[in-house]
Amino acid sequence: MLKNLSMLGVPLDLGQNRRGVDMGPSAIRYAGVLERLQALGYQVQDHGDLTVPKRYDQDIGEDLQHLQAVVETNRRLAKKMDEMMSADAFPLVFGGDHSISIGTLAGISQHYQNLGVIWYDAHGDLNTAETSPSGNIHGMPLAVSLGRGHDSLTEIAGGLPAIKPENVVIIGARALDAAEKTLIQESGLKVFTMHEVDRLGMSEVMTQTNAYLSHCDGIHLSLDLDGLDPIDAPGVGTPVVGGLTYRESHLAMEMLAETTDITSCEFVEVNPILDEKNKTAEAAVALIGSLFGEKIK
Ligand code: B3U
Ligand code: MN
Ligand code: MN
Repeated sequence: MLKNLSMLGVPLDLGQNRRGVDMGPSAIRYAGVLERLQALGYQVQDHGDLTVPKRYDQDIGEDLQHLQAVVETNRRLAKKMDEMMSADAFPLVFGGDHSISIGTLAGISQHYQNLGVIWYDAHGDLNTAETSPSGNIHGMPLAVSLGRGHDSLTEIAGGLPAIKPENVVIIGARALDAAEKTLIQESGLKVFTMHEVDRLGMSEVMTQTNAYLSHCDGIHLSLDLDGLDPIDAPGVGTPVVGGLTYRESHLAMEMLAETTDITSCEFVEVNPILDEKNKTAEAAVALIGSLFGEKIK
């Protein structure tokens, strides 16, 4: 892994309806992410937070809520990611809601032929305006990155899909909408639902994930904190019971550190207002520690 890291907060909360996820980057910084990474020997450049539109300035809309604001933010984010990549730094991004992946993946994917993506999440985030039960764009970023969705969202990646279906692994899924299930079957996306995690164990899931993505020339980790069980990560907007434990998630990060060459990552959906004493941000920072090579002994 590169020893130079570029850290960026994206305090966007317009991809969903609950207040507070805009404070995610502050909560993660407060939980000591910088110190943790520096202690591991990384040179970290903190780019601060991207400026994002405020909720009260917006015309909401129905099928695609806050579309213009989400598009505009992700366009600027994609450009920023491109700059970080060009400066040979590993991009580490904090959300904000998961709609920011549209911009991170649009920017990063320009630098690879075959970008792999690990989508660690209770949800598939595979909806479009037509299939979404909520109109929330944070339920759509994986679909958009695969080239499906409203033109103004898919065009952020420059016309072509940012990623290919055969380069995606979803881990932790347990709340999939009907149309998301159909899309998974049609496109052959690799999904380790909670069923597979329970049957195989996280160690085997990560071994298979590593093998599955071995042909990729870069691998982005998109970690939605709601992939974890709400007992371990209560500070998220859409908690789903029966999730990945703190321990399974640590093992996953440790195995990525040991065997998989992660080239960029984002930690999203930390909502300090819904949290218990910053527990979710602290979990995020502990997982970041493991991902970047922290060991127990
Ligand atoms: N699939 C639902 C719920 C959801 C997706 N992502 C989150 N929640 N965090 C939707 O609204 O698309
Ligand atoms: Mn998500
Ligand atoms: Mn989710």
